[in-house]
Amino acid sequence: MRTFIFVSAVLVLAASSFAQDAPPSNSQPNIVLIYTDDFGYADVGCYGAVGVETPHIDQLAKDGLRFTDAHSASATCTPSRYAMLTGQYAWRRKGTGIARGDAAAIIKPGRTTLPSLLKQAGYTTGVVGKWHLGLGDGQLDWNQDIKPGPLEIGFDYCFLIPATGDRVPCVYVENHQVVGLDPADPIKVRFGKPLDDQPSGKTHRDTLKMDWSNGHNMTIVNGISRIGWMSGGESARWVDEDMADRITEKAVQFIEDQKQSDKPFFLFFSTHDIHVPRVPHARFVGKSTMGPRGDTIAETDWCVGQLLETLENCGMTENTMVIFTSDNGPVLDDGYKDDAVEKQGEHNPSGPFRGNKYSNFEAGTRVPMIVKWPGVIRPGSESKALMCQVDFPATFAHLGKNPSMIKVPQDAIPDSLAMVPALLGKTEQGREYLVEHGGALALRHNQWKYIEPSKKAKYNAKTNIELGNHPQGLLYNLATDPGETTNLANSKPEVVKTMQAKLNSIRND
Ligand code: NG6
Ligand code: CA
Repeated sequence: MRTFIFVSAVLVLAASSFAQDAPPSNSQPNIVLIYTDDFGYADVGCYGAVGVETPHIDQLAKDGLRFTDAHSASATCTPSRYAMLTGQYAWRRKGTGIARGDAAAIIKPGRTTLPSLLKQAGYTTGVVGKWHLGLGDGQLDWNQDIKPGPLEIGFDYCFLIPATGDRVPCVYVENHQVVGLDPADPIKVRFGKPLDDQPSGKTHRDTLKMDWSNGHNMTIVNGISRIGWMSGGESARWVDEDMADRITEKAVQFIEDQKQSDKPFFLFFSTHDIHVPRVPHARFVGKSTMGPRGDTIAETDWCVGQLLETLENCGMTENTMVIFTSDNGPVLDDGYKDDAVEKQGEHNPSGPFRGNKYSNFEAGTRVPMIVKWPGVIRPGSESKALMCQVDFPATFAHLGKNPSMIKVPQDAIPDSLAMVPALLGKTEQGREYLVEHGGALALRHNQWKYIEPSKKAKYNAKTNIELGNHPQGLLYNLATDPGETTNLANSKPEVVKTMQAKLNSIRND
């Protein structure tokens, strides 16, 4: 059975309430999705950051819509990205946890994905930056064609940091190839046993440019030790200080290349900042009062400014929807001694919410989300709608008037809801239910936040972050207690019962 999505009806609905300057009825907007890494709810100025300025991101909010209850689909990177690209909650599928640097492609060719839907709707699609969803089919030789990867699941172009900056291989991949690889110096990658007796973060700790605090003590690249072992590929190894520049340059190029095209484009720009290791370019060192964590926030803001300026120079500002958001909540010390804790000062990256990256409490997944689409979204607006990135596939597929109906097999993006009116600020009616995913599952409905019972550890052993796992479960009223301070599970057993039953039914659906 198939569900037919009639996009034109949605556009009429979306345009009618802001008709005076609605875009032409046949327009399909370009979409630039700026996906930052580990940015917490209050890590940008317009959400309350102190100690760092983010003028370009704040300008996006002035020109667009700022959400206060938007969520990544999980509290860590790989599952969030999996859900955002496939429209399926990651907890439904084994093998979607934080991926190793040598993980095989988690999203297999043939899957309906966010880019495949947009491609079907006539878009040119590209991804630039952090991937962390695995590459290859299991026995990947980094010296040969690297596939399957993004190009096999709907992207026309990719320039990738394969996993994250803190794990090998420390090279860029463009389409199917490692960039700048000398065939005479092949790359080898291994997790587990060391490859040879090369220096490591353990044996040569005193030579490191940035010391590690937990893990991250294996192969040394650019003076920083990483997770995993890598040999060879010297000419292809990245320089962390240049990473933001490299990916921004590629993203700018991708946008400029679309100027001659009459097709709309989708760019998934996935920053490495502000994930560890936090190594800003020299021009951003000292731009914040918070050391590398704040300085890489400033660097990200610069990247955003570059993309906006490029759109403007290409005459594309008006017909481009720009989204700024993050893959999970914030963390200070995530394995390197970069002064994030010492220099935090007054800045509270979780804002008014409890918890951090990894946790079931709100700050695990409640992230900044700003959307700008001139003429369609009212400038300087704000929305309390409950939103989630798992809805991007269905929602983006409904944007604008596509020349033909997009046919979505009914079970292809099973958890993804089309939220166009909420995304464009036409209504504050967001999701009725949202399953939040830290280590355990939690359910949001009306004012309630229910974290189901979990015997897992209360604290993340590596970061000491409180995870919100509780053997009897936890219940909060977010309307009166957004900081999740008062557990109502004992005083409201009937709410607990209803929420658990609903969570079970979503899980089994
Ligand atoms: C953890 C790493 C952390 C980070 C995280 C993934 C250690 C001690 N910690 O295992 O540094 O890489 O994985 O982060 O190794 S994420 O944002 O990509 O999900
Ligand atoms: Ca992340």
